[in-house]
Amino acid sequence: MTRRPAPSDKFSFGLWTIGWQARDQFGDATRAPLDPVHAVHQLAELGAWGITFHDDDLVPFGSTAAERDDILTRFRAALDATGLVVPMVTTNTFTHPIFKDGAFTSNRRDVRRYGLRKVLRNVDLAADLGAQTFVMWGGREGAEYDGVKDQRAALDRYREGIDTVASYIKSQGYDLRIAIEPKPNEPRGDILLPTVGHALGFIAQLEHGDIVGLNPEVGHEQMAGLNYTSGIAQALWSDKLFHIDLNGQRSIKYDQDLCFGHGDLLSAFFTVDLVENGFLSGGPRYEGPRHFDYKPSRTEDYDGVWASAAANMSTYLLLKDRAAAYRADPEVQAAIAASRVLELAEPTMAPGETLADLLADHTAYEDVDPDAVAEAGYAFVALNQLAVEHALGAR
Ligand SMILES: [Mn+2]
Repeated sequence: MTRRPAPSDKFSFGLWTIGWQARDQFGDATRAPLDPVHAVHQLAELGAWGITFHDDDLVPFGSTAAERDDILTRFRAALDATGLVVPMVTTNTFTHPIFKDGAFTSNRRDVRRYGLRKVLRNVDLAADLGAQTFVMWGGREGAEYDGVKDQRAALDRYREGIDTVASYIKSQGYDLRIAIEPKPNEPRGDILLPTVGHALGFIAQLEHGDIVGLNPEVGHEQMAGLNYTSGIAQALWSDKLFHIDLNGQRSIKYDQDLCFGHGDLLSAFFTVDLVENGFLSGGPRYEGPRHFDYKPSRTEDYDGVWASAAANMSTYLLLKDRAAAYRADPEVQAAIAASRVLELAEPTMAPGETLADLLADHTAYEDVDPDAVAEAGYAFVALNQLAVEHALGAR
């Protein structure tokens, strides 16, 4: 049964997702351009809450000031008519050939200055439209060859660029936070800040890192063979999960941008479980948009585009139902107890215990029979099977 969303579900879509004309490395576009105003009305009709965009998705690169004003006026009117919001804006620093060696980390200083200006101009638009998140995906920040990019200088320039944007946001008093979107490769052979972990380490080196966090994307982490749910979990634990990009990916290959749940479905189940229900032991929660960054397959016409947009939201809501049932099931709770899952939330040291106390505690070491302790199983498979059965709707 298809689930129909409401704006309160906080689903948002990139204009570049449903508006993708399906031009790829090997083939021409299979769909006509999509009018952004039509996209707003169609998404609202489907029950979405928000729309996001790169500057160039809405205002074509090279538009005059008058053309830009006209486009923005029409777009704002569509937002007002539908109630759709713009929770996030991002900047295209990858399509135009000027950015072929990157924007913030191009070897050319004039390109870096141009890139910075393009981003700052878009920060003003983001704030003006009421966005709270400014995503930065540095798709061209990287290289194909190890000898062409001085990594120390590249990271220095990346830090300089992000800090400059963050400092501008603060100086203008905008209620806006930057979310870095990691990706391991594509379009560059290797991209800087390839994973959630790399980006977290980078943010710790920033001067204005307090307003810089992450926008992890399902497929980007999975392209690196990593676990998306544990990636967003560490970002959440670090108070850095500012935004999420949901989609589907099937194993380590090119960026597929499938519908959410059309890749690793069980991983999607646990992603929704974490986003909707939080950690088993409590703690920080993600409250931001449920944003889809996918591409309707090249085989689809516009009926297929809107069916795929609806599919993302329906699958998410179905998994939300399944995850709620999983958490509420007494058998699951018993299995969680049997697997000692919540015992992990208990500090290893006792309250007030000193290092000297630990070293003097014979029950912690000298009296332990490691072979006897090792005999007991953890019953993790039984717990995971309950998750599978819930995900399948079999419970
Ligand atoms: Mn994305």
